Amino acid sequence: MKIIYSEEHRLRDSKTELFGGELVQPFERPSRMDLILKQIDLRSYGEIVEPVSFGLDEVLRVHDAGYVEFMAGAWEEWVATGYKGEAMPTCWPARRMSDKIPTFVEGKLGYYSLATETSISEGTWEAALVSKDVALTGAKIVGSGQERIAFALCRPPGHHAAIDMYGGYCFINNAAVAAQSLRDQGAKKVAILDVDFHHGNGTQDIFYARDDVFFASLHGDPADAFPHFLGYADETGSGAGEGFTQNYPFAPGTGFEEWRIGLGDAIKRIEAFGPDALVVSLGTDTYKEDPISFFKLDHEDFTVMGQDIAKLNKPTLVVMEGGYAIDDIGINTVNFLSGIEGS
Ligand code: OKP
Ligand code: ZN
Repeated sequence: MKIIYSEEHRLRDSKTELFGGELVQPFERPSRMDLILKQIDLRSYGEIVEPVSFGLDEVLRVHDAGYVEFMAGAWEEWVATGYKGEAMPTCWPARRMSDKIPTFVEGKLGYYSLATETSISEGTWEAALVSKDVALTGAKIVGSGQERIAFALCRPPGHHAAIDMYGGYCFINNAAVAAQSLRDQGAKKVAILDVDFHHGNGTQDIFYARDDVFFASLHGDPADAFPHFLGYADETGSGAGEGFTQNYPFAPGTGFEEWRIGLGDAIKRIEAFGPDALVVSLGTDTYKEDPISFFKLDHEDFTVMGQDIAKLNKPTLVVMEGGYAIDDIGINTVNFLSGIEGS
């Protein structure tokens, strides 16, 4: 299997995450990739290839132009204020407030974000741009028929990035950009299956009113888990997109047996949808030891998960999202890949 990867993810190296009222070292850190690469190497798995560079056109197919323009200059704008820390919002357009876009950077950060844990630091946007190149290179490899399956080892992750908001460690929605690219290369219908522990609110937002991209997500119940304000089972799409979104929220402590029933249902619905290509948002934060999640999956469950999804037998791009039980994310990731590839 081709694994698309770039060292330039290291440009994303924020020093602060707001967690439990403290500024801590971010869970989403560069060493995550080293642990995945170490397992890939140990098991001599796959073939690592460099991404090709793409411009902003593919990003603007799914994200708002004002958002992209702000993100490209946000760090410089923040530094110019004289603030000493990394860039983070402190207030939002909450209920019954104005939707006018502020002029001052701190207001714009609030306007264009959905959470405050994710600090913007020097190099963040540059790393996000390369991460989307990784996803787009994978989409080309699969979309052109060169390979039936590929793995985009993206960092930073993407599935929380909405049309015009960043947050949850995500800035550009890599899976959405890739799905749109597959559509633009000729796939009439694309399905996105999100198995990260957290709900893929950004991906849902981007495709919510569309009937050409089916979105299914299994995740911690938003009543208990980030992103808290999206991912309920009664969100099924709007307008032409009605019936093309499917959510499977699960309670704290959920194990693989129960989770797998949801997966089976999602797979059945994807089969009925009949996509020409599949994008999998892979997060390994469903693992039992993950420090910020509450499911109970074990190493071997990731192999079975991959095997179950492989039965769809579609051209497939796997896109990396979360996974933070640092020592184990490599094992879980490679287990998933070997399961879905059938090797
Ligand atoms: C990104 B991805 C926990 C707060 C969690 C952000 C989580 C982002 C996860 N108390 N905040 O989906 O793995
Ligand atoms: Zn996650």
